[in-house]
Amino acid sequence: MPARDESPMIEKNGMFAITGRPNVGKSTLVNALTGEKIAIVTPKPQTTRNRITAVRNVNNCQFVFLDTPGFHKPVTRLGKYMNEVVSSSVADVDAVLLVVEPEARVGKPESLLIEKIKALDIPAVLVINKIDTVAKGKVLEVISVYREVHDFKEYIPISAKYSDGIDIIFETLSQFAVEGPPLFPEGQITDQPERQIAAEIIREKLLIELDKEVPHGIAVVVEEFKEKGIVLHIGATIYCEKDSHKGIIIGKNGAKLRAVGSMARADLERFFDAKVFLETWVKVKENWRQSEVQIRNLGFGNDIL
Ligand SMILES: Nc1nc2c(ncn2[C@@H]2O[C@H](COP(=O)(O)OP(=O)(O)OP(=O)(O)O)[C@@H](O)[C@H]2O)c(=O)[nH]1
Ligand SMILES: [Mg+2]
Repeated sequence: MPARDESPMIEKNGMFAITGRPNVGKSTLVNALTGEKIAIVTPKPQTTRNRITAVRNVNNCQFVFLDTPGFHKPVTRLGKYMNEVVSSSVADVDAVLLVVEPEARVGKPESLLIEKIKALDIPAVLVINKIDTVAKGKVLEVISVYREVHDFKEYIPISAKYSDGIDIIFETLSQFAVEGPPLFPEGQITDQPERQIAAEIIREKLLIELDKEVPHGIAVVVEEFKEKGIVLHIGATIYCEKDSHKGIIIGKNGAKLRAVGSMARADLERFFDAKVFLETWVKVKENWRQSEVQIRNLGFGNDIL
Protein backbone atom coordinates (compact mmCIF):
# COMPACT_ATOMS: atom_id res chain seq x y z
CA MET A 1 0.00 0.00 0.00
CA PRO A 2 1.54 3.35 -0.93
CA ALA A 3 2.08 5.49 2.11
CA ARG A 4 1.30 9.14 2.46
CA ASP A 5 2.61 10.78 5.53
CA GLU A 6 2.14 14.39 6.42
CA SER A 7 0.85 14.10 10.00
CA PRO A 8 2.57 15.65 12.95
CA MET A 9 0.24 14.95 15.93
CA ILE A 10 -3.33 14.01 15.15
CA GLU A 11 -5.66 15.44 17.79
CA LYS A 12 -8.93 15.52 15.85
CA ASN A 13 -10.78 13.32 13.41
CA GLY A 14 -13.80 13.64 11.18
CA MET A 15 -15.70 11.12 9.09
CA PHE A 16 -17.54 12.35 6.00
CA ALA A 17 -19.84 10.55 3.57
CA ILE A 18 -19.65 11.66 -0.05
CA THR A 19 -23.05 11.13 -1.65
CA GLY A 20 -24.94 12.03 -4.79
CA ARG A 21 -26.53 10.62 -7.92
CA PRO A 22 -24.38 8.44 -10.23
CA ASN A 23 -21.70 10.17 -12.30
CA VAL A 24 -21.59 13.54 -10.47
CA GLY A 25 -17.90 13.10 -9.68
CA LYS A 26 -17.87 11.67 -6.13
CA SER A 27 -14.93 9.37 -6.77
CA THR A 28 -13.06 12.09 -8.63
CA LEU A 29 -13.57 14.26 -5.55
CA VAL A 30 -12.28 11.55 -3.20
CA ASN A 31 -9.17 11.21 -5.29
CA ALA A 32 -8.68 15.00 -5.36
CA LEU A 33 -9.14 15.20 -1.58
CA THR A 34 -6.51 12.56 -0.92
CA GLY A 35 -4.16 13.31 -3.78
CA GLU A 36 -4.12 9.61 -4.62
CA LYS A 37 -6.07 7.46 -7.03
CA ILE A 38 -8.04 5.45 -4.50
CA ALA A 39 -11.39 5.16 -6.28
CA ILE A 40 -11.88 4.30 -9.92
CA VAL A 41 -13.44 6.93 -12.20
CA THR A 42 -15.20 6.42 -15.52
CA PRO A 43 -17.63 8.39 -17.69
CA LYS A 44 -20.27 5.67 -17.06
CA PRO A 45 -22.86 5.95 -14.27
CA GLN A 46 -22.80 3.41 -11.42
CA THR A 47 -19.06 2.93 -11.48
CA THR A 48 -18.62 2.72 -7.71
CA ARG A 49 -20.31 -0.31 -6.15
CA ASN A 50 -18.90 -0.44 -2.62
CA ARG A 51 -18.14 2.01 0.10
CA ILE A 52 -14.51 3.09 -0.26
CA THR A 53 -12.73 4.65 2.67
CA ALA A 54 -10.05 7.24 1.95
CA VAL A 55 -7.88 8.87 4.58
CA ARG A 56 -5.96 12.14 4.57
CA ASN A 57 -4.18 13.80 7.48
CA VAL A 58 -4.01 17.59 7.32
CA ASN A 59 -2.27 19.43 10.13
CA ASN A 60 -3.63 17.97 13.37
CA CYS A 61 -6.80 16.45 11.86
CA GLN A 62 -7.48 13.10 10.24
CA PHE A 63 -10.16 13.34 7.56
CA VAL A 64 -11.86 10.06 6.66
CA PHE A 65 -13.96 10.14 3.49
CA LEU A 66 -16.48 7.47 2.55
CA ASP A 67 -16.99 7.34 -1.21
CA THR A 68 -20.38 5.80 -1.92
CA PRO A 69 -22.19 4.37 -4.95
CA GLY A 70 -24.39 6.77 -6.89
CA PHE A 71 -27.88 6.90 -5.40
CA HIS A 72 -30.36 5.75 -8.06
CA LYS A 73 -33.59 3.91 -8.72
CA PRO A 74 -32.44 0.31 -8.50
CA VAL A 75 -33.44 -2.28 -11.10
CA THR A 76 -31.24 -5.13 -9.88
CA ARG A 77 -30.49 -6.68 -6.50
CA LEU A 78 -26.97 -5.27 -6.84
CA GLY A 79 -28.45 -1.79 -7.36
CA LYS A 80 -30.54 -2.21 -4.21
CA TYR A 81 -27.42 -3.24 -2.32
CA MET A 82 -25.56 -0.17 -3.64
CA ASN A 83 -28.31 2.12 -2.33
CA GLU A 84 -28.17 0.33 1.04
CA VAL A 85 -24.45 1.12 1.15
CA VAL A 86 -25.31 4.81 0.76
CA SER A 87 -27.91 4.69 3.56
CA SER A 88 -25.61 2.91 5.98
CA SER A 89 -22.72 5.26 5.15
CA VAL A 90 -24.62 8.45 5.97
CA ALA A 91 -25.89 7.02 9.24
CA ASP A 92 -22.64 7.20 11.13
CA VAL A 93 -20.62 10.23 10.02
CA ASP A 94 -19.87 13.71 11.31
CA ALA A 95 -21.23 15.37 8.17
CA VAL A 96 -22.54 14.47 4.73
CA LEU A 97 -21.38 16.01 1.46
CA LEU A 98 -24.11 16.06 -1.16
CA VAL A 99 -22.41 16.37 -4.53
CA VAL A 100 -24.54 17.73 -7.37
CA GLU A 101 -24.22 18.67 -11.03
CA PRO A 102 -24.24 22.42 -11.74
CA GLU A 103 -27.96 22.31 -12.59
CA ALA A 104 -30.58 24.55 -11.00
CA ARG A 105 -32.96 21.67 -10.31
CA VAL A 106 -33.33 19.32 -7.37
CA GLY A 107 -33.79 15.86 -8.89
CA LYS A 108 -35.22 12.70 -7.38
CA PRO A 109 -31.95 11.20 -6.06
CA GLU A 110 -31.06 14.55 -4.47
CA SER A 111 -34.51 14.86 -2.86
CA LEU A 112 -34.27 11.35 -1.42
CA LEU A 113 -30.78 12.00 -0.05
CA ILE A 114 -31.92 15.29 1.49
CA GLU A 115 -34.80 13.40 3.15
CA LYS A 116 -32.27 11.02 4.73
CA ILE A 117 -30.12 13.94 5.86
CA LYS A 118 -33.11 15.61 7.50
CA ALA A 119 -34.29 12.38 9.14
CA LEU A 120 -30.85 11.81 10.64
CA ASP A 121 -30.50 15.49 11.51
CA ILE A 122 -26.91 15.40 10.35
CA PRO A 123 -24.91 18.45 9.15
CA ALA A 124 -24.73 18.58 5.37
CA VAL A 125 -22.64 20.52 2.89
CA LEU A 126 -23.73 21.05 -0.71
CA VAL A 127 -20.89 20.54 -3.17
CA ILE A 128 -21.60 21.85 -6.65
CA ASN A 129 -19.19 20.02 -8.92
CA LYS A 130 -18.11 20.45 -12.55
CA ILE A 131 -18.20 24.26 -12.38
CA ASP A 132 -15.59 24.21 -15.15
CA THR A 133 -18.46 23.32 -17.50
CA VAL A 134 -20.78 26.27 -16.76
CA ALA A 135 -20.82 30.07 -16.63
CA LYS A 136 -20.23 31.63 -13.20
CA GLY A 137 -23.82 32.87 -12.79
CA LYS A 138 -25.12 29.30 -12.91
CA VAL A 139 -23.65 28.48 -9.51
CA LEU A 140 -25.79 31.15 -7.82
CA GLU A 141 -28.91 29.67 -9.41
CA VAL A 142 -27.98 26.20 -8.15
CA ILE A 143 -27.38 27.51 -4.64
CA SER A 144 -30.71 29.29 -4.57
CA VAL A 145 -32.78 26.23 -5.54
CA TYR A 146 -31.01 24.01 -2.99
CA ARG A 147 -31.27 26.66 -0.29
CA GLU A 148 -35.04 26.40 -0.62
CA VAL A 149 -35.14 22.68 0.14
CA HIS A 150 -32.56 22.39 2.91
CA ASP A 151 -30.49 24.49 5.25
CA PHE A 152 -27.04 23.28 4.18
CA LYS A 153 -24.15 24.36 6.40
CA GLU A 154 -22.17 25.55 3.35
CA TYR A 155 -22.51 25.70 -0.43
CA ILE A 156 -19.18 24.99 -2.11
CA PRO A 157 -18.63 25.24 -5.87
CA ILE A 158 -15.77 23.04 -7.07
CA SER A 159 -14.21 21.33 -10.01
CA ALA A 160 -13.02 17.96 -8.68
CA LYS A 161 -11.45 17.10 -12.02
CA TYR A 162 -9.17 20.15 -11.85
CA SER A 163 -8.75 20.09 -8.02
CA ASP A 164 -10.38 23.50 -7.80
CA GLY A 165 -12.02 24.29 -4.43
CA ILE A 166 -10.46 21.40 -2.52
CA ASP A 167 -8.87 23.65 0.12
CA ILE A 168 -12.26 25.20 0.89
CA ILE A 169 -13.72 21.74 1.47
CA PHE A 170 -11.02 20.96 4.06
CA GLU A 171 -11.51 24.34 5.74
CA THR A 172 -15.28 23.81 5.87
CA LEU A 173 -15.17 20.23 7.09
CA SER A 174 -12.68 20.89 9.87
CA GLN A 175 -15.52 22.52 11.87
CA PHE A 176 -17.26 19.10 12.08
CA ALA A 177 -14.20 17.22 13.29
CA VAL A 178 -14.14 16.01 16.87
CA GLU A 179 -11.31 15.69 19.39
CA GLY A 180 -9.81 12.25 19.33
CA PRO A 181 -7.00 10.01 18.16
CA PRO A 182 -6.49 9.01 14.51
CA LEU A 183 -8.97 6.37 13.31
CA PHE A 184 -6.43 4.89 10.90
CA PRO A 185 -2.72 4.32 11.46
CA GLU A 186 -0.16 6.62 9.89
CA GLY A 187 0.46 5.82 6.25
CA GLN A 188 -2.85 4.05 5.61
CA ILE A 189 -4.75 5.78 2.81
CA THR A 190 -7.62 3.34 2.22
CA ASP A 191 -9.32 0.33 3.78
CA GLN A 192 -9.45 -1.57 0.50
CA PRO A 193 -7.33 -4.72 0.43
CA GLU A 194 -4.70 -4.83 -2.31
CA ARG A 195 -6.61 -7.52 -4.23
CA GLN A 196 -9.69 -5.31 -4.35
CA ILE A 197 -7.72 -2.33 -5.59
CA ALA A 198 -6.27 -4.53 -8.33
CA ALA A 199 -9.74 -5.82 -9.26
CA GLU A 200 -11.11 -2.28 -9.39
CA ILE A 201 -8.30 -1.08 -11.66
CA ILE A 202 -9.08 -3.92 -14.09
CA ARG A 203 -12.85 -3.16 -13.89
CA GLU A 204 -12.17 0.51 -14.63
CA LYS A 205 -10.50 -0.38 -17.92
CA LEU A 206 -13.36 -2.75 -18.84
CA LEU A 207 -15.92 -0.02 -18.11
CA ILE A 208 -14.00 2.44 -20.27
CA GLU A 209 -13.54 -0.01 -23.16
CA LEU A 210 -17.01 -1.61 -23.26
CA ASP A 211 -20.41 -0.24 -24.20
CA LYS A 212 -24.14 -0.74 -23.75
CA GLU A 213 -25.19 -3.21 -21.07
CA VAL A 214 -21.94 -5.24 -21.06
CA PRO A 215 -19.93 -3.17 -18.52
CA HIS A 216 -22.65 -3.07 -15.87
CA GLY A 217 -22.79 -6.87 -15.71
CA ILE A 218 -19.08 -7.20 -15.06
CA ALA A 219 -17.45 -8.20 -11.79
CA VAL A 220 -13.74 -8.80 -11.31
CA VAL A 221 -12.23 -11.12 -8.71
CA VAL A 222 -8.48 -11.25 -8.13
CA GLU A 223 -7.55 -14.80 -7.21
CA GLU A 224 -3.79 -14.53 -7.32
CA PHE A 225 -1.75 -11.67 -5.89
CA LYS A 226 1.75 -12.87 -5.25
CA GLU A 227 5.25 -11.45 -5.44
CA LYS A 228 7.55 -13.80 -7.32
CA GLY A 229 11.03 -12.31 -7.18
CA ILE A 230 10.74 -8.78 -8.49
CA VAL A 231 7.50 -9.44 -10.37
CA LEU A 232 4.01 -9.13 -8.93
CA HIS A 233 1.79 -11.89 -10.36
CA ILE A 234 -1.88 -10.95 -10.54
CA GLY A 235 -4.48 -13.45 -11.72
CA ALA A 236 -8.03 -12.17 -12.19
CA THR A 237 -11.34 -13.63 -13.30
CA ILE A 238 -13.71 -11.33 -15.15
CA TYR A 239 -17.33 -12.39 -14.68
CA CYS A 240 -20.03 -11.33 -17.11
CA GLU A 241 -23.72 -12.11 -17.39
CA LYS A 242 -24.06 -13.68 -20.86
CA ASP A 243 -22.13 -15.85 -23.30
CA SER A 244 -22.48 -13.12 -25.92
CA HIS A 245 -20.85 -10.66 -23.49
CA LYS A 246 -17.92 -13.00 -23.02
CA GLY A 247 -17.22 -12.84 -26.76
CA ILE A 248 -17.40 -9.03 -26.72
CA ILE A 249 -15.02 -8.79 -23.75
CA ILE A 250 -12.47 -11.08 -25.37
CA GLY A 251 -12.88 -9.42 -28.78
CA LYS A 252 -11.65 -10.51 -32.20
CA ASN A 253 -8.63 -12.76 -31.72
CA GLY A 254 -8.50 -11.64 -28.10
CA ALA A 255 -7.76 -8.04 -29.08
CA LYS A 256 -10.15 -6.35 -26.63
CA LEU A 257 -8.99 -8.31 -23.61
CA ARG A 258 -5.36 -7.70 -24.57
CA ALA A 259 -5.99 -3.94 -24.77
CA VAL A 260 -7.76 -3.93 -21.39
CA GLY A 261 -4.95 -6.02 -19.91
CA SER A 262 -2.20 -3.72 -21.09
CA MET A 263 -3.98 -0.56 -19.84
CA ALA A 264 -4.69 -2.22 -16.51
CA ARG A 265 -1.11 -3.45 -16.19
CA ALA A 266 0.27 0.05 -16.68
CA ASP A 267 -1.94 1.37 -13.85
CA LEU A 268 -1.24 -1.62 -11.61
CA GLU A 269 2.51 -1.12 -12.04
CA ARG A 270 2.14 2.54 -11.14
CA PHE A 271 -0.05 1.89 -8.10
CA PHE A 272 1.90 -1.03 -6.65
CA ASP A 273 5.23 0.34 -7.80
CA ALA A 274 6.29 -3.05 -9.15
CA LYS A 275 6.61 -4.94 -12.40
CA VAL A 276 3.30 -6.74 -12.94
CA PHE A 277 2.48 -9.98 -14.73
CA LEU A 278 -1.28 -10.00 -15.33
CA GLU A 279 -3.36 -13.00 -16.32
CA THR A 280 -7.10 -12.76 -16.93
CA TRP A 281 -9.89 -15.27 -17.51
CA VAL A 282 -13.45 -14.51 -18.60
CA LYS A 283 -16.34 -16.52 -17.17
CA VAL A 284 -20.13 -16.31 -17.37
CA LYS A 285 -22.37 -16.13 -14.30
CA GLU A 286 -25.89 -15.72 -15.67
CA ASN A 287 -27.79 -12.81 -14.15
CA TRP A 288 -25.54 -12.61 -11.10
CA ARG A 289 -26.69 -9.06 -10.33
CA GLN A 290 -30.15 -10.40 -9.46
CA SER A 291 -28.89 -13.13 -7.13
CA GLU A 292 -28.28 -12.44 -3.47
CA VAL A 293 -25.99 -15.47 -3.20
CA GLN A 294 -23.91 -14.59 -6.25
CA ILE A 295 -23.59 -10.97 -5.15
CA ARG A 296 -22.20 -12.13 -1.82
CA ASN A 297 -19.95 -14.71 -3.50
CA LEU A 298 -18.49 -11.94 -5.61
CA GLY A 299 -17.51 -10.02 -2.49
CA PHE A 300 -20.37 -7.55 -2.08
CA GLY A 301 -22.38 -7.26 1.09
CA ASN A 302 -19.76 -6.64 3.74
CA ASP A 303 -20.36 -2.90 3.81
CA ILE A 304 -23.89 -3.09 5.15
CA LEU A 305 -23.55 -5.87 7.71
N1 LIG B 1 -15.82 18.47 -16.46
C1 LIG B 1 -15.73 17.82 -15.31
N2 LIG B 1 -15.91 16.48 -15.27
C2 LIG B 1 -15.81 15.87 -14.09
C3 LIG B 1 -15.55 16.57 -12.88
N3 LIG B 1 -15.53 15.68 -11.86
C4 LIG B 1 -15.77 14.46 -12.42
N4 LIG B 1 -15.94 14.57 -13.75
C5 LIG B 1 -16.20 13.49 -14.72
O1 LIG B 1 -17.45 12.88 -14.42
C6 LIG B 1 -17.42 11.48 -14.73
C7 LIG B 1 -17.87 10.67 -13.51
O2 LIG B 1 -16.89 10.80 -12.48
P1 LIG B 1 -16.87 9.82 -11.23
O3 LIG B 1 -15.92 10.39 -10.25
O4 LIG B 1 -16.66 8.41 -11.67
O5 LIG B 1 -18.37 9.99 -10.73
P2 LIG B 1 -19.10 9.23 -9.50
O6 LIG B 1 -20.04 10.23 -8.91
O7 LIG B 1 -18.11 8.61 -8.59
O8 LIG B 1 -19.92 8.13 -10.29
P3 LIG B 1 -20.54 6.73 -9.71
O9 LIG B 1 -19.46 5.98 -9.03
O10 LIG B 1 -21.01 6.06 -10.96
O11 LIG B 1 -21.68 7.12 -8.82
C8 LIG B 1 -16.00 11.17 -15.17
O12 LIG B 1 -15.95 11.17 -16.57
C9 LIG B 1 -15.19 12.34 -14.60
O13 LIG B 1 -14.01 12.63 -15.32
C10 LIG B 1 -15.35 17.99 -12.94
O14 LIG B 1 -15.09 18.69 -11.98
N5 LIG B 1 -15.46 18.55 -14.18
MG1 LIG C 1 -17.83 6.67 -8.04
